[in-house]
Amino acid sequence: MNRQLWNWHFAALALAGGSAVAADGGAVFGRAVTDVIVAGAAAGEADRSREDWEPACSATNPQYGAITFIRRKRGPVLMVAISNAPLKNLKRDFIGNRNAQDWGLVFDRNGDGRIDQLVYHIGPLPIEPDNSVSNLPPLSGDEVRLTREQMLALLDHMKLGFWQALDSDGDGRADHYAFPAKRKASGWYRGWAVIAAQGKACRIVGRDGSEVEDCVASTDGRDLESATFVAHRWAADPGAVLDAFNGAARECRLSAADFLR
Ligand SMILES: [Ca+2]
Ligand SMILES: [Ca+2]
Repeated sequence: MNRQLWNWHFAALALAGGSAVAADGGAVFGRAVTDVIVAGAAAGEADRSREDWEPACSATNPQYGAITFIRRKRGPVLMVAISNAPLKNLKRDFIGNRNAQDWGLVFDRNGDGRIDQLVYHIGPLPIEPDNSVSNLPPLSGDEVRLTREQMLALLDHMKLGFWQALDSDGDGRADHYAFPAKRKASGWYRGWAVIAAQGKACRIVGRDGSEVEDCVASTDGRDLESATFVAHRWAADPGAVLDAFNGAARECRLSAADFLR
């Protein structure tokens, strides 16, 4: 992974505006949900190149292994990493270790001390730019062949992708998930498939949170599909990951003051 992508590990500390989550949860696909998902994605994609991070606390989970909370020195926790052993030295064990790529950003948006948004790292994805989409090489199909110029254009548009789990009503359980959605025709990622944790209602939303299309689970249940988009479910049970992180946070005695809202 190149240096620029590693720098994305040190993602944004500040979320402009910090859109509030509606206390009543709002409509299933209301603005509160999509605003939070869009804000989380922006935080993940921001390149702040911070290097003054430190492990705050580690806890061991029987299913996931060591869960380490990472904060900016003397600042709040932003990142959580999953690894075989607790992370002690970030430069050695996390940044310099290609195996330690399981991590996410966490937020406590309603300030009750429990993590209610998880923005989990997938890896570099080809993200459709807002303009000049006409020059993008096609990435769908069984055999994709790119010229050198097309490969350079592709690398230019690779950004870290994230799936998200969201507890929008603050009851401690994830109620919405979001997975990056790509165009079936071109293979370029454009927005999100947002799905309620209970039930099958699915909606494709753009990067600005605007709703685009309804989607449904594919027949094998692994993907979410609409007429023009498809989204892979990157985690079998995203809610369980959020639960594990909250269990580790309790063990670490982290409270509202330790998280970003
Ligand atoms: Ca919370
Ligand atoms: Ca909930």
